[in-house]
Amino acid sequence: MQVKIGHSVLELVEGDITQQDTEALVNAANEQLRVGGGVDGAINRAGGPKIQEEAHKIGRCPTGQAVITTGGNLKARYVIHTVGPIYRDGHSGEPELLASAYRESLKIASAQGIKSLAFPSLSTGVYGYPVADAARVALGTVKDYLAQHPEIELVRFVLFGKPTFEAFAAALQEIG
Ligand code: AR6
Repeated sequence: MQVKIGHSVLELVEGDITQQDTEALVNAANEQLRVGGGVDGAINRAGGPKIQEEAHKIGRCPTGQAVITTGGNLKARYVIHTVGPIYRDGHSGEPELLASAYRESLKIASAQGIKSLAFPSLSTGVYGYPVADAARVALGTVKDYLAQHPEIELVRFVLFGKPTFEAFAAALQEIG
């Protein structure tokens, strides 16, 4: 599923982010940048130890911010590590922090001249963010950014499993 935003493409696919050939992958990391489970574990396993070596030198990443490392052995040249919020009740700044995690990742891509990147659904696994709500925030934020930043040619959401893919597809139709 694809939409055009100006000259850029926003795409939704179901699959495994580690197999993507975009210039960068975005990782759902934690503030300590310590390898965890979920998509973080998968990216570090597929990309090898170089990713963690660089992340360790950077040290920390506050929630809503992003940092960049090599992609190691991945097809993608870079991994952008961002930290989404841990979901509490939806009224503790979660939507703003989730939007910030997407936006700061995109800003790093623009600054590095990266033209294509793949996102997972941030915060909706271990961090417990309800996927329908997270999908609206994710897609709204990326759409707004692409409308202002034609230098990013492709943003692909790689959704793990059918329920997550369908939640994003419904949200994309809803926000138009
Ligand atoms: N490709 C794409 N999406 C994936 C993959 C994959 N290979 N594997 C899992 N997902 P999560 P969070 C989906 O838990 O909620 C880690 O321990 C998954 O189904 O990876 O932001 C970190 O170190 C879900 O839809 O990230 C942090 O401590 C989505 O990716 C913490 O988890 C996000 O789930 C971050 O939690």
